[in-house]
Amino acid sequence: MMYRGEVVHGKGRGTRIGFPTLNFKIPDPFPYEHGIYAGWVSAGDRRYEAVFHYGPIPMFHESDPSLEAFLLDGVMLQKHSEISIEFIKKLREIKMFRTVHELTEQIGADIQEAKKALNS
Ligand code: RBF
Ligand code: MG
Repeated sequence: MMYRGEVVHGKGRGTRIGFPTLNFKIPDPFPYEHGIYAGWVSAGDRRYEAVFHYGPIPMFHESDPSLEAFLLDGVMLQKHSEISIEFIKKLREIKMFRTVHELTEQIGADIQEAKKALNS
């Protein structure tokens, strides 16, 4: 199922930790459990592999759910593009890590899992 991805401003924290994300307004309705997902971000006539975070961000003490996508080929789409998003496979639950380094190592592993899920 595809949803319109309305881009909102992030805090710049993804970029600081090495994984810049596009931040989206959470569609309503949006029938997913919180978690980390492999999926697609589409804009114009292109489709990009993505890993999504959907839910609170315990690492940075944010209890309000956030919907963000890191695009695997490292492109950063512009705010004005017409974007749609699609979740394909849940990879794991959101976790609290001891350090930001452990979080970024896990994001690296999530990217590998997402590639497998999207290319199979
Ligand atoms: N934040 C967490 O607190 N726990 C997580 O398990 C977690 N996993 C993530 C996995 C992926 C693939 C991405 C892109 C982000 C994840 N985040 C997680 C969110 C991350 O902390 C957030 O993108 C940055 O802090 C920027 O808002
Ligand atoms: Mg972001």
